[in-house]
Amino acid sequence: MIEFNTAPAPAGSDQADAYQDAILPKVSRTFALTIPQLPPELRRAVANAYLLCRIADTIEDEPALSAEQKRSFENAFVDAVTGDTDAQEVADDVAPLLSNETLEAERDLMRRLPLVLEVTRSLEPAQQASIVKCLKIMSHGMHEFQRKAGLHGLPTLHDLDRYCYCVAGVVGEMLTELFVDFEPALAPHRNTMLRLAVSFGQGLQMTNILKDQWEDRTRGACWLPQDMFARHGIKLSELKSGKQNAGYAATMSELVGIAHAHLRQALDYTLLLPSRHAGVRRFCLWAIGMALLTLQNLRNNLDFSAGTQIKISRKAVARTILFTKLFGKSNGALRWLFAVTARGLPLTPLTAEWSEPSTPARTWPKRSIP
Ligand code: RWZ
Repeated sequence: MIEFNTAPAPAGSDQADAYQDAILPKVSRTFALTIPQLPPELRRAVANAYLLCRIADTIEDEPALSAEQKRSFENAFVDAVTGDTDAQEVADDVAPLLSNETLEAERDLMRRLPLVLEVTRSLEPAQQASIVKCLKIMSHGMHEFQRKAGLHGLPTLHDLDRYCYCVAGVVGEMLTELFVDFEPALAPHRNTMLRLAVSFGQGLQMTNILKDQWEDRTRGACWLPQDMFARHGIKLSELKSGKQNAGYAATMSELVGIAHAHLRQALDYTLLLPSRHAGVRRFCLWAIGMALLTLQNLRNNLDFSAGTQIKISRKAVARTILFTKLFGKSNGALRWLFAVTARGLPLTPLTAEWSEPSTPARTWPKRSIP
């Protein structure tokens, strides 16, 4: 059990900031490492955005809530963020309904929504607008897709792409708006960055989906695209772990290729960030590095029908930390990092299509993986 100070916050207080700093490591180890590296003006906004997205996620993931409850709580939550409904009321309605499966820190976060929103209100209006826009699309999208993601998977790759846009691509867009507001020198690249950011998010989310697919199945959810598996003679609803399956490996290999192509856009994105903002670059690089390692692991276990959860070794994580430290500053080194972590991957040629909502399937030449 985690105890947090529950004394009421003085208006416009440091207490709200202190709460953000205290709760962040309890809900995300990764972002507790990377968000503090951002410049202070960005750090508060990004931490706040993270926590709010996390609350939306908690509501949507809560097994104790019905679909109808989720929908009404997501709407109430967004209204609380925009100030159209009382935040304490929403917090008090939802928090007691969260089951034991939900982290204690997530429950605390839900209860302290009014405090989190104090930080939101203290942000620049443009920052607040970016966050609200993202939350609206995300909460709506998560809800729409939750219904669709039974064990049969999502109907098409297009649906998977749209899902990844709603829950992660929009996060990329929001962060880009925050970065461009913060650094006026980025203004000429705004549209390019927004486009690349969508792929960035989609690539991260797709990687997570591929990694977590067996764990998701135990909860009755499958985000994999039916159409692609069907082309290889596989029916997702009948997919069994622990069996050799060439069609499965071939489809996975294609999906890894698509996720990887998205992540190449993420690298292009990071290259547009001025090297004087090494903290912002490290924030991006960490995510790219971890995702590339995950994809590498997936490729090395394409007979994945074993159904085991692939974990990244401590050593590999340590290497990523080192990379991001070394390569926050230099473009040449950054490209090199990408080449090294992607070693052995046939590089899918980049075309503008990658950032379109519907990512066409790419064939990935079969070859043995070192
Ligand atoms: C980093 C500002 C917790 C927000 C979304 C994160 C919850 C989506 C799950 C928003 C990288 C993993 C975090 C792909 C975006 N549900 N996937 C800020 C958040 C990948 C981040 C996590 C998505 C997300």
